[in-house]
Amino acid sequence: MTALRLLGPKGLPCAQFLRPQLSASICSSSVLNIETRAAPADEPRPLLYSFWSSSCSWRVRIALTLKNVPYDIQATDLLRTGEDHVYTDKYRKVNPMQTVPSLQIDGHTLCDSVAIMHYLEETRPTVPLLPQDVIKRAKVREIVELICASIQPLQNRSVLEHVGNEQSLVWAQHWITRGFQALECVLAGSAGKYCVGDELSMADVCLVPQVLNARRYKVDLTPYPNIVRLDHELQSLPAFKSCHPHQQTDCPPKFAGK
Ligand SMILES: N[C@@H](CCC(=O)N[C@@H](CS)C(=O)NCC(=O)O)C(=O)O
Repeated sequence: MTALRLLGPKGLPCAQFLRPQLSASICSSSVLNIETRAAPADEPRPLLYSFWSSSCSWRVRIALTLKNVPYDIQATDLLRTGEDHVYTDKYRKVNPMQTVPSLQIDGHTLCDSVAIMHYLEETRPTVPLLPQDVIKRAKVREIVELICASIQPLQNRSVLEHVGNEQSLVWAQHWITRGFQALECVLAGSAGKYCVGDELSMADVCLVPQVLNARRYKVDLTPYPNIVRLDHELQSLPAFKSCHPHQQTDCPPKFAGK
């Protein structure tokens, strides 16, 4: 792994990647300690705890791939089959919420796909997933929040289990539909080739896995032409294809490679 690390005072990442308009003052040479290092060859590769069909895991696989970060996968099952599943005491020590993904990277363990994407953005900015323009960045974050806070958690497996078999499909469809109505409106104003203008961003990384969830729960996508067009465009990109759930080593044979 070769990592370019831009560090501010006390080793914090340069604010340039957080708040571009402040970057000139905060990142002036008098206060900025820029450390560039190639990680030693024997430094372990990042380890991603991932489940093949988890949309949150897919987000991180796409982000790592887009940013050209080689990584290994520890398949971690959500179905309590096998030894390595999220509900073991061993995994609780990795991720106290007992969800995937988690990422071991640079000597740290990070949980939550969005936090992980921001960490990657701040430590590996060469392929950016946030636009420079502050309004576009805000729009990207709005879409990320819409998907990751207002849709996915409501149709997460553990929530559906709690709702019970009889109601779970209607429940998932209801919350995905409500979110997609809003998302379609937002994208009508923000999208170009991708979710926000023509630059690939975290919004795109989150969109595609959520559309797969919508298809899984048989949501009618006809009312959402922007969502469908963007999903189609993004799915043709190698980083999205190679990380697809059906390409994962823990994908059951009946879905694998399809
Ligand atoms: N906010 C978390 C959500 C993680 C999450 O809900 N992961 C799902 C799979 S996509 C999971 O592990 N569900 C199992 C459970 O909730 O018990 C993230 O973005 O990483």
